[in-house]
Amino acid sequence: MLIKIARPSDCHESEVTPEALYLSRRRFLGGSLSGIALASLPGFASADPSRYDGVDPVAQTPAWFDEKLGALKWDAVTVKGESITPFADATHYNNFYEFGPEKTDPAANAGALQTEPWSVVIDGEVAKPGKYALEDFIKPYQLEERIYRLRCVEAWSMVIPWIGFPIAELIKRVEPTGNAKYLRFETLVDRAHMPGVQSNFALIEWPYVEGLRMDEAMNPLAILAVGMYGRVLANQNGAPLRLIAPWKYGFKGAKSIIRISFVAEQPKTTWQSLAPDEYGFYANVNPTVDHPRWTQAHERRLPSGLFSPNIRPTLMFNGYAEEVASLYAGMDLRVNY
Ligand SMILES: Nc1nc2c(c(=O)[nH]1)N[C@H]1C(S)=C(S)[C@@H](COP(=O)(O)O)O[C@H]1N2
Ligand SMILES: [Mo]
Repeated sequence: MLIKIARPSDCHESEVTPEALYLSRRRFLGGSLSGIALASLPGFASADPSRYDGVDPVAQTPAWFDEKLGALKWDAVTVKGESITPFADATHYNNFYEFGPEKTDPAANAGALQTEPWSVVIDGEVAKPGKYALEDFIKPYQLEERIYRLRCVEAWSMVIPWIGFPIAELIKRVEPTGNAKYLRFETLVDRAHMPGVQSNFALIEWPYVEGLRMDEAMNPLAILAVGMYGRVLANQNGAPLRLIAPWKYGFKGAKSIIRISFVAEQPKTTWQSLAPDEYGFYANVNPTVDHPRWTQAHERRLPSGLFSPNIRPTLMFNGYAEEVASLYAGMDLRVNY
């Protein structure tokens, strides 16, 4: 089912400032055919990174991804008046501590991650728990392109075209019981292929865990992503399945998910456990609540360099206030940071 969110933060694709996006797309589409129509034609029912300039071809696109892409709904949600971050930045400036602490470590090391076969466990307070091969897990859902701002708590940001489906669709299928109040997301731990998990100095207690309140997860903006830039997810971005809640700081977006649990209690999440005074469970992007060690009023939008740092004001709920502010009505966002 398609969820149409017509809000001020939406726009038509022509309003997205081109990171060569608009032109390359037009070149590819060759005029009047819509992306959806063309993608449905047999010859085009495959990954379509040609929509974005500079996107690496993927050596092996999984068959399940190609099959789903034929019916993909392009531009389901977009960002108005802002450029898509170049693919090279989105895939070479990452946080994925399992692969090391530096921004360049995930790109250097995540290639070793084995994403096929992959299985996902659904458990906890649901009528229909199960363990699914990834392709079966994805099968029921229509994939959509969601062009979202990504705001890291470290005060840098990007605009990334994800491909995924609303978590709300999953929640409906698995039939949560009345006890299910939160979702808990767990990342794979693979000591053999994750140097950050092996290292002795690691502060983090693996696995990486994140969580959402049930009503947050039901919000149509919250998605499980399987692709980006018209192609399958890069390993360093959390292949083959990662969480995206665009109104929250990036650390909420657990990567390479192997388990989604429906639970009664608020899950103990990774960053909150590590430094509870600095990182909260909610982690809503908020320019008026500073991090103890830096301001959150501004952010550095990638690409960003010494001579053009590309600083911009941070938006309340990362620009998605109209869609999500009601989730927090009556809550003190200074206390629930
Ligand atoms: N498993 C796992 N997920 C993770 C992280 C991580 O270290 N491990 N880092 C988080 C942080 S801090 C951010 S900002 C985003 C970065 O996502 P990106 O690299 O795709 O831009 O991933 C989040 N998800
Ligand atoms: Mo982050």
